[in-house]
Amino acid sequence: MTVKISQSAETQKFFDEVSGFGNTDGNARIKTIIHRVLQGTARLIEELEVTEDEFWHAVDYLNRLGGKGEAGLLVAGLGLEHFLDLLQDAKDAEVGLTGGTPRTIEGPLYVAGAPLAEGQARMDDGSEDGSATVMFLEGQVLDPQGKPLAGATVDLWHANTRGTYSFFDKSQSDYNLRRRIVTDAQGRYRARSIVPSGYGCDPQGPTQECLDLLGRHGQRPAHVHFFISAPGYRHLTTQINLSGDKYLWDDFAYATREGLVGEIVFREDGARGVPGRYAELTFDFQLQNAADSGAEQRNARPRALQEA
Ligand code: MBD
Ligand code: FE
Repeated sequence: MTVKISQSAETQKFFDEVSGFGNTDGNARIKTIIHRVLQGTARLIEELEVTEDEFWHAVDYLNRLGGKGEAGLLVAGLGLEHFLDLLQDAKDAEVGLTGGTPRTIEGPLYVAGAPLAEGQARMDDGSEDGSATVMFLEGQVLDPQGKPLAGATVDLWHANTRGTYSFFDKSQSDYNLRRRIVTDAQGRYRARSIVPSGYGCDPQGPTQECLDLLGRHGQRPAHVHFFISAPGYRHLTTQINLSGDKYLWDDFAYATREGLVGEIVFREDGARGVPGRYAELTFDFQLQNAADSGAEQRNARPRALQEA
């Protein structure tokens, strides 16, 4: 049996050199990772007989993916962001860290620095008044014993009726449908907003181009994203995915989980002072204790920040 070119001693030596193993500069961690990426890529090119045309199409694809800022969208669509959650869940289970509201992916559309409010906020700018359905979203943040947590920060964001997010959709006002709400003395947050629609990948974009080749759609169910934090408690990144949505259990980003389905209730009784049909969504969150102060913070993923 002949040794594959990708596995040969000469090629291994070559990738050692390429990865900077022969020098003492640079970053040892990155060297290790790049080395593994090169080995794995070379092996798959050889074993799957990737053609030159396929290879150069892939290079061009990466240029176009970055050009459209869709790398974060592709890793969600390919299930890698969900895989990070599965890894975290498994690590937690190993050390007996259980309980509380399940985590799920952040997605690529968070913007830092949303307006801060005490207890309650209106999240929409009124631009869809008359066409959107008003949504009253509220609940409590609880500690591991089920006691209400006052002073927790509920940082939430969601799409408009077209399934698009402010900042990324420049037709919306700054921070539309994005707020940080600090829970009141009863651990309660209350938001008046509008019922979101599910997100769909740009049909013309590089992520959908890949999904098409996999025979997949690029749709998410209607959902609301949350970062929940409080001193002494473990940061929680999660989402509520809305009951009744066609894509609830057919999410291209695999974010819907047991325990994260929000039962949205539609009413038409004038009880909230809103004429006609409106929606209520009640959802409580339970945090875990923080093992250390690092666990209180969200991960250091680079995030967008709105220009003033
Ligand atoms: C979204 O709104 C989203 O939440 C994810 C995970 C990917 C794309 C759009
Ligand atoms: Fe989203």
